Amino acid sequence: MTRAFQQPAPPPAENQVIGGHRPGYARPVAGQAELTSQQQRSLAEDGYLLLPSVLAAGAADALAGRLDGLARGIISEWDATPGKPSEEAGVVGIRLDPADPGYAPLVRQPLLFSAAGAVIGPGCQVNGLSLRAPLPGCGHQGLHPDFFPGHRISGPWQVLAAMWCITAFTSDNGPLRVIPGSHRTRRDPVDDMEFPGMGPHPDEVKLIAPAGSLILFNSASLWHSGTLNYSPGLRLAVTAYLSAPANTPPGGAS
Ligand SMILES: O=C(O)CCC(=O)C(=O)O
Repeated sequence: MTRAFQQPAPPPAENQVIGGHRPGYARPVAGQAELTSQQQRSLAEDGYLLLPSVLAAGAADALAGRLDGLARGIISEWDATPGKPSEEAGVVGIRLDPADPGYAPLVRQPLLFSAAGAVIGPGCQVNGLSLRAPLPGCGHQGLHPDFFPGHRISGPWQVLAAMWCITAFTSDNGPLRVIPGSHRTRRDPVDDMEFPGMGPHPDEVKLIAPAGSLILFNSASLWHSGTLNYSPGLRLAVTAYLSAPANTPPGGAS
């Protein structure tokens, strides 16, 4: 039987470091404490916003050293106790203490509260902080909103994630991918895929960014996922979850 010739799907879009869906909106100025109205609009409409190089290089390097050490400690434990189950194969996931002074640059950054205020409302707090570090050859996830079932397609929104690129996010080290605008879609984007969620989606954007960049996204509702780390090193990202006091996000403190 012959099959009709199909054009191969175009490769997934990649933002151009400061580009993304809306080129030019994103670069924060030094000391910026609040999102501009353009950045707020972009976050509201697209469901995510990439702010490149928010952390000073020294701060990003210091955090990378500490978190790399933590991740390698877990990997050594795995090596010492083969067969011990982990939550996600080949991915180091560690809950961090948001009150640890060493993580203050990640949880006290004023842009987090400006963004959470704009998306969710006043009084938002950091309710969880976690490291996710896929090892080489690991880390690919199916597209998902973090609340499923239970994701909303209109406000009031539930959780804003603030993902810090502790190492640079490159096209091959397992950057976050998102489906822009998918937090507002009635039809789930994975329903358009033959193998729901896992493969590339025609509308996905992989977020490529230098170390120290900040990705804000409406994690409970926006379709997103980790991707395969095909680099020789660990990809380090720390995500702070912000919500109104009554909500506890996935990965958040109970
Ligand atoms: O680490 C990433 O890039 C995304 C992780 C994620 O989406 C998840 O664990 O739910």
